[in-house]
Amino acid sequence: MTDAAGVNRYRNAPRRADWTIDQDWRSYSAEEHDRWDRLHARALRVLEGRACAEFLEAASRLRLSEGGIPDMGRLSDRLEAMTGWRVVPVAGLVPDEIFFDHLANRRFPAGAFIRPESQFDYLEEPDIFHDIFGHVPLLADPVYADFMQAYGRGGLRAMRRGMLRQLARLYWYTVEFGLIEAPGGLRIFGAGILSSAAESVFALEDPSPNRIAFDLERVMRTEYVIDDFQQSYFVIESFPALRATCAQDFGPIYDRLATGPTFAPGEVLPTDRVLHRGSMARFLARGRA
Ligand code: HBI
Ligand code: FE
Repeated sequence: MTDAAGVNRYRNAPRRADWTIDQDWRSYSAEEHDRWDRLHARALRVLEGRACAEFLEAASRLRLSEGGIPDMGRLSDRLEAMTGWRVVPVAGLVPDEIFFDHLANRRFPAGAFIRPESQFDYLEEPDIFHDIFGHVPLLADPVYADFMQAYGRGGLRAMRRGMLRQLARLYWYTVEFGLIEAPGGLRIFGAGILSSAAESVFALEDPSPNRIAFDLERVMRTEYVIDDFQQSYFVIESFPALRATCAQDFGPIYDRLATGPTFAPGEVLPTDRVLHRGSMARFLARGRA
């Protein structure tokens, strides 16, 4: 964890075997609660008409805007009544196997610390704003809730098959950076975009990135960058379609993925259904494409 500035006060918190810790909600300062409120208000302003309807509807049902940083226990009681999911506090990234085991049991591990003011716009490790505001609302959607549990179960299988890298690409291009085709046009559902005001505008409106129809095997062959906006966004047709795609046995897919090409993040293939061919301007300017 990149934490040299000591911004994550949970780093050395005592943790259980499943890596969960105590959120200790009373320990957040007034400044930290205020920071959540400002992040939250800005995000909702940007996401009106940009986030998918399922996200906006669930965020309001979950009452994430009650004031200040959510108490994960109380939030979980509301969420559990909707889809059986709970949110459990962790200090930061947890090992893959632990992460998948939580998801497979309908528990979402969420970082308990909030980003410092100096990293208001961007930080690399997941904080409570990214994890709760970005990931949790869609877990109140029954279809998405099933998909995430299937991903957790699939993660444990992928580890045994040595296919974790391929499965992580699926997570990256859907759960973190996915777009969805909605009646009014493209909308955001990926948590990495939803929790970044700048990338929320970029992902939908900037001419630089490709926007390509989602294809499971194609996505699992596509590398990604973690330290800049994405060069390609993949667009799912609907949540039921995503759930159905991921409910199938990945065994034969993994057999095929064991050989054949890997694609660069900005590459466009003749077989792609391209919704927008990116100019790559942002990435060319940075010497990255
Ligand atoms: N831990 N807390 C946390 N959050 C994540 O999103 C996460 C993780 N550990 C592993 C992990 N993600 C990825 O390796 C998998 O999605 C592939
Ligand atoms: Fe995330």
